[in-house]
Amino acid sequence: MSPPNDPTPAAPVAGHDLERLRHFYNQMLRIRRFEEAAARAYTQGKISGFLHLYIGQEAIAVATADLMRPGDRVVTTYRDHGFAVALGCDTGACMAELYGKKTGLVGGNGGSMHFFAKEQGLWGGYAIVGGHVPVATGHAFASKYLGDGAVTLCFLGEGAMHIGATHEGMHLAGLWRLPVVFVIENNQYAMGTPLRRQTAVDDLTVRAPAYRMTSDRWVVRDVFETRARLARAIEQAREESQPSLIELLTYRFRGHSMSDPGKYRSKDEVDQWKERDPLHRAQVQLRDEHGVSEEELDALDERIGEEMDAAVEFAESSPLPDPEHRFRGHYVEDDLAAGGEG
Ligand SMILES: Cc1ncc(C[n+]2csc(CCOP(=O)(O)OP(=O)(O)O)c2C)c(N)n1
Repeated sequence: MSPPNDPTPAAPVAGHDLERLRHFYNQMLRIRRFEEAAARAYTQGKISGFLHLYIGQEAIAVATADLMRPGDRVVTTYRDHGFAVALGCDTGACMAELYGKKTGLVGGNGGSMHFFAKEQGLWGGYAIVGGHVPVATGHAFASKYLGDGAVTLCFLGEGAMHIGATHEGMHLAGLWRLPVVFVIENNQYAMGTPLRRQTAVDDLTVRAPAYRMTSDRWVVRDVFETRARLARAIEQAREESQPSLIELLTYRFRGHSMSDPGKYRSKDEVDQWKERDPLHRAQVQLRDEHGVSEEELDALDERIGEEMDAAVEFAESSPLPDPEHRFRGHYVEDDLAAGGEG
């Protein structure tokens, strides 16, 4: 399957500010190296359960994190590590969560698919496909009801567009004009099923008018462009309480999860998408447009490598949770009884 044509060819975003480009590149590279380190640990049998990598999609989380204001919320799928890192969660705590350790982001209770860090605006990775869409609608309803001015950003795979809960959540968001942006991360496959075998239409935003939402759709190959276009949707949600449906054409370079070798796609196809990799593009911009040297790029990569080594070391040396800990966090009452915050 060839990459789809650009629905709206990338508008060059004029004058990349070097410091911002550096920041975006740094954040995208941190996510990629974090996940590569996680994949290694998984292959060594140190992480169990599922591990869904975000490699190839990093620009989306980085652009989003850059746009969020305090109080804004991300609600996403099980492919959630990138958001945690982009939103500022400690990579040691993220890695420890993958290892199921006490020092993990949610005390080792959630694992890869259930990262949660409300201080940073991450209101959960969710494992049930489409099940989190009504949850996001609920967050947005609370914002409108309380008048807190916050925007909810709900990320879902294209496979989730064909789930009943997604329809219910989007339907109510449109009906009640809630401050929410639904972002479909269309990475072309739901597990091994390509989009053309999932749905009768190519363009998933055709559903937006049915929910009285506005829409936008583009190929994610430039973090600045992605940021600029997401910014419009977020502003509309914040200022006018107008929800929208965005479809981002992107690609995951790895299999669906670590157990998927991804044999349903050709090397050619993967290579074509790699040419559009926003991380690579940012590196080229740094080098060719801003004269950043190879040595400097290598030094940055090395520093990030050290951060990830430290994260792994932290995860490995951390204790497992106390057995009774597994019953914490299920019900507010239990947490309060145990002296937690609920
Ligand atoms: C309700 C439900 N049905 C099936 C599954 C099994 N499942 C896990 S991921 C997945 C594919 C989802 O693909 P997509 O929404 O495109 O997201 P992606 O994994 O590509 O990010 C399926 C079918 C599930 N977790 N939940």
